[in-house]
Amino acid sequence: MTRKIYILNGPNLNLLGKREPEIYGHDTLADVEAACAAVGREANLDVTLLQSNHEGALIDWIHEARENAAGIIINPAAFTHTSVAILDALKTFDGPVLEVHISNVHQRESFRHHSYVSLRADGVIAGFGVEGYALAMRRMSSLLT
Ligand code: DHK
Repeated sequence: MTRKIYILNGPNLNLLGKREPEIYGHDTLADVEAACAAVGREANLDVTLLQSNHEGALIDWIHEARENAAGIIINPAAFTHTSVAILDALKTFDGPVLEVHISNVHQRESFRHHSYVSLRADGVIAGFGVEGYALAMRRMSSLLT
C-alpha cells in the first residue's frame, strides 16, 4: 500500500525561488515537490506538499495528517521559532516528524537558533538548501520500513 507523506511549509515559502535567493536559492516549491515525488516513487510514498502563511492552516493540516498520513516533513519557516501551537499539534501525531530548514539557521541571527518544533521532531535537517527535503524523504522511507 502506498503511504502518504505530508510536506508542510510555513510563511513566505510560497515565494521560494524569488525571496532572498542568496539564502534560500533559486528553486521553487514546485521544484521541491517534484524532487520529493521522485524519491516517493522509489520508496512507495505518496507526497502531498502544502504551504500556508497562516499558523492555523498548518495546524489544521497536521490534524488532517493524523487520519491521512504516515509521516510529516515540516518546514515551519518563521513559526519554527515562535509557535507552541504547532509544537502541540505535532505532539498529537503518532508517526515520524522530520523538520527541514533550507538555510543553516545556526549560522544566522540568534532568534533562529531555537526551534519549538525540534522538541517533537525525530530529526532535523538544516543548511542543505532545498535538497534537505529530498533527504528528509529518504530518511522518512527508512523510518517507515
Ligand atoms: C525559513 C524561514 O522562512 C525562516 O523564517 C527560518 C527557514 C529559516 C529555512 O531556512 O528554511 O528562520
